[in-house]
Order: sequence, then structure tokens, then C-alpha cells
Amino acid sequence: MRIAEIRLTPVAIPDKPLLNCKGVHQPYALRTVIEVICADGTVGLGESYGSIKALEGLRRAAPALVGLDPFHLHALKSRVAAALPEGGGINAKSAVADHKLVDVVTSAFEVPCMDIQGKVLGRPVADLLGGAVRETVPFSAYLFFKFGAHIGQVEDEWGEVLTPDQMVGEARRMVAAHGFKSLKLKGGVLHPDLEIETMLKLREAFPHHPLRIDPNGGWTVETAIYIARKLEGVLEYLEDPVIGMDAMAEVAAATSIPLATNMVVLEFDQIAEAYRKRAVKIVLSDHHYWGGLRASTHLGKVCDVLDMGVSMHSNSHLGITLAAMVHVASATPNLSYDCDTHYPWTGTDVIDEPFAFRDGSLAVPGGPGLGVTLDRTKLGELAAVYEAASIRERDDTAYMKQFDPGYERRVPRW
Ligand code: GKR
Ligand code: MG
Repeated sequence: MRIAEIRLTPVAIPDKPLLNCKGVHQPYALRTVIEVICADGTVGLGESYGSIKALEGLRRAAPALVGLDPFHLHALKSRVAAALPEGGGINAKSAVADHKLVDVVTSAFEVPCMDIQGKVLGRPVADLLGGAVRETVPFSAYLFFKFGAHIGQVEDEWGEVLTPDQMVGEARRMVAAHGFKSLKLKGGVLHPDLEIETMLKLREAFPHHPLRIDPNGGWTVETAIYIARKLEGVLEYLEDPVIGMDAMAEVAAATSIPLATNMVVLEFDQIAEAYRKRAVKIVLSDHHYWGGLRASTHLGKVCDVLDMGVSMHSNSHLGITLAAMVHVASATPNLSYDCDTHYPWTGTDVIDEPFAFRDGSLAVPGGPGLGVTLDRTKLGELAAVYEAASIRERDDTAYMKQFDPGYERRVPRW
């Protein structure tokens, strides 16, 4: 069995004006839909980032994979590494963390290869990862402060969310619509006292939901310790309160709340330092940059050995990514936290049967492979949106400046 052709389709997904410590989401989030086609006609699906560097890396590596056996995943990685000798990172300058191109591209092609393997064997991808240890995978409601409308557009269905009470309203709607059993707030947006008030109001409104807040390193060590003291006993975990391993270690030493990260531990090489410095108690996995689905289960094992927890990170994404997330989460035994997902904000998809959360969870697709099929009409529509859009790179700060010309990117902000 050999790979005969690879199709890469950049798409633009309509997004909401969601706020974070670096600015606001642009009207579109960019992704790339990947189709790996074997000589016998079997097609594997994948999804990855749509930013310029990621897309260029995918385009440069794809020809090197023609002729590869989709079961040969070590060879896949070496071919990708050979095709991208200068490696480097994929993120735009405005980002605060970077992801290695070779890992990102390897992962992007590993998923469709595993989809193919599953189709050939008649088994779900979860079975290729050791088998599902849970039939359903729970997700948390990903809450964002937000503007009511994009520039030049009418107000969206969520309206403006810029106060603690409005945030409780957003959470109620999210939970009512999808049944989520835990809540994660994207913080670092409002003044710290308002974000503390928000968490306390969420606690009051949802007494039994585990709560998390993630300001993406938007706080100084001093601010983070102040906030942690006010939220002792309230949070399940505190995600990336500050930037840098040493700063995380300082905050960790000052609070009993476990610290989680998708910003200081992004690669296997960084785990030892985080462990030594006791900087982090929970690592967020994400198959898009950890090197793939198998690498994500390896991360689970490493964390298990080090007595660290595993949760799952998300960026704006479509259903192909969500399918992969569900398979790998189901097959990572110690992934004991509800996974993040931006899916409820996406509102559109390229798969024939978009996912619907039940009690905040998704059932592991029965397969074979990822268990999802491509809606070509939708793919064509979102590809046309990409072609027509002027956005080629995520830049939350530049877009924020259109709302507020005096806005400056400051990390930490508070
Ligand atoms: O969508 O604004 C966002 C998030 O801030 C995202 O970019 C982060 O990567 O969700 C992510 C996180 O947990 O840090
Ligand atoms: Mg995070």
C-alpha cells in the first residue's frame, strides 16, 4: 500500500471576536484540510494549522511522502525532517510560544495515515493507539470575554461579554446548549479583580463544576500569586498564569492550586526542567504540535511516570481535528481532565455529520479510522472563503488595534 497523492486545502472558518491577553480573534480562523490518497483509492483525512509557515511546510513536505507506506510512521517522520532541513517554528511574531515545524508537519500527516490504517484494518484509530479506555470523552466549556460584533458586522448571537455577570450568562448558555460539566475561562483580559470576581460568580452559579482560568501568561508573578490566593479552593487548576519556567515555578511554590501549561512545556525536552523546578503539575497535550497521536499517548505515559496530570489544549478547529482529539483522549488512560475545545465557537464544519456534545461529552467514533467523512460542498465553500479573505496569518493584536488604535501588546499585561 502506497501514498499516491496528497491534497492540501487551506480554509477560513468564520470566528467570533473572542478576547485574550494579546488582542481579539479575527473574523476568520485559518486551518488546512489534508487528504492523503493511496494508490488503491483509500483516503485518510487530517487537519492542521493554516498559517503561512505551517502551510508552506505542509506543501514542501507533501511530495516527499508520495510512495510511502502509510503504516510506516517512523519513515514518515524522517522524510518530513529531511524535506524541512532548516526546521524552525511556525508561529507568527505576535505569538508568545512557538511550535516546531517538523513536529507540526509530521503530526499533520500522521493523522491521515492512521485514518488510512484504521480503514484498511476496519478498526477505529483509538484501537491503533492501544484501545479506548473510556467510551466517551468529556470536554469543558471554553469561555471567552468577547466583543459583541466584528468590525463592520452586526452583533453575533452571543452578544457582548465584558463583565462578570455577562460571563455567567455566557456560561449558562454554553452549559445549557452542550451540557459541559467543567468551565475554563480565557483570562488576562479584564483587570485581575474583575477576573477574580468572574471566577467567584461562576463558582456561585455552578457550585459543582470544576473551574479553570488561563490568561496565557498575561500576569506578572506578583499578580498571579495575588489571584491564586483569592482563588484557593475555587480552581481545579491554574493554566499558564505567567510566562517562563522560572516564573511558573515561583507561582507554583506560592499556591496549592496545581499549575497547568501549554506554553512552557510544548516539547518532550522541556518536561524534565518543569519537573525539576516543580513548575507544572499538569501538561496539556495537543497532537498538532506534540508530534502526533502516538506522541500524545507517549506524553501521557511520561506524565504518569512523573506523577504529573494530562489535560488537552485546543485552538479554533474543525471536526476532523475534534475526531482525532476524541480518539487520542479516549486512548490516553491518565488524561483525567475534561479536554478544551473551541468547537462550539466554530459553528460550521467540513465533515458530513458535525459533532454534537451530549452532557458535555463526545462518544468515540466507531470507525473505521477517524470515523468522519468529508463534506466536499462545505470544504469548497470554506476554501472559497479563504481565497476571498485577506487574512493569511493569525494576528489578534493587529485586529485589536482596529477596535482600539491605542492598544499595545503587553505580555504580561497585568
Ligand atoms: O483561542 O484565544 C485563543 C486561545 O488563547 C488559544 O490561542 C490558546 O492557544 O486555547 C489556547 C490556550 O489554552 O492557551
Ligand atoms: Mg492555555
